Amino acid sequence: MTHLGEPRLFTSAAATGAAYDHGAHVVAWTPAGHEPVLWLSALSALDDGAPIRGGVPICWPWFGPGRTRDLAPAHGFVRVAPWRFEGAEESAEGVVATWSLTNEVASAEPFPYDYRATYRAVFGAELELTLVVENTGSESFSYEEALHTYLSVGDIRQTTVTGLDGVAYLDKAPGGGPDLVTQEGDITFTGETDRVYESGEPVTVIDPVLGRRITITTGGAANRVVWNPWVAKAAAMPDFGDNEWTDMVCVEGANALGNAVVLAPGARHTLTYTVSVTPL
Ligand code: TA6
Repeated sequence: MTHLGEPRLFTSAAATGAAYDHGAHVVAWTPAGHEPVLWLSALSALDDGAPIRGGVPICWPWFGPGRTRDLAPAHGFVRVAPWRFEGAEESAEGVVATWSLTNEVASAEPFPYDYRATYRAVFGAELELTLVVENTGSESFSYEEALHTYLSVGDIRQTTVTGLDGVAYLDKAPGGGPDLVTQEGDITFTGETDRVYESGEPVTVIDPVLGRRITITTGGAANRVVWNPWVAKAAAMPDFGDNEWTDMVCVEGANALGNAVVLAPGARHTLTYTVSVTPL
């Protein structure tokens, strides 16, 4: 295993950002006038043999253990792959950085297909992430995906997530599932929370401790995933500090389970994920 060293830094008047080519993993974004928006564990691995705990892991071509529930590594192989950095340039919005990956660099037995993935991060007053997957082979394939974003909050116990009232979700926390249940009102957090919602609508994190509202909008994503490990699961993860669970919430844009993407030869699919921050 090789230590990742320092991330690439992206600085403009609008924001600062940082990312590693390992997993094309955005690990920081701080828009001007705000506190850092992405959370990164102090215990995260920072080597090429493991996923980074925090920031925005790119989950592809499966989510968790996959639809067969027996795939490894968890969340697919591209978040631990060496993406090719294609460059960065300043635009009116901020710094635009791009990475690419193909099956010639990263593949796995459960996914024996030809693909090209490109990933674009705009570090501006908003964080805009775009994952484009192209089927460069001769046979159709399907995949799950998620931009598995870890957001920084002042205290999860005082945090509310709005935008999913009335939406069906799969509860993956202990004791939950397998049937879908319906969200009643805003999401509040009183224990391990691990839910896959059937929604592509905007979601807002209300953080009274940091005095801000973080809004997530997406394109091409049929699911939202909301996760906080709470006490026991945080303590069970070696790359997650025992007391860090109060400082984060994952709000992910995804296509998972029944919303897997099917690509015919030559077709491409685009997933966009945008984060904006406003004071409360
Ligand atoms: O997105 C939520 C989730 O699927 C949880 O079930 C939990 O496993 C989390 O992802 C983190 O997964 P990881 O493989 O990064 O530890």
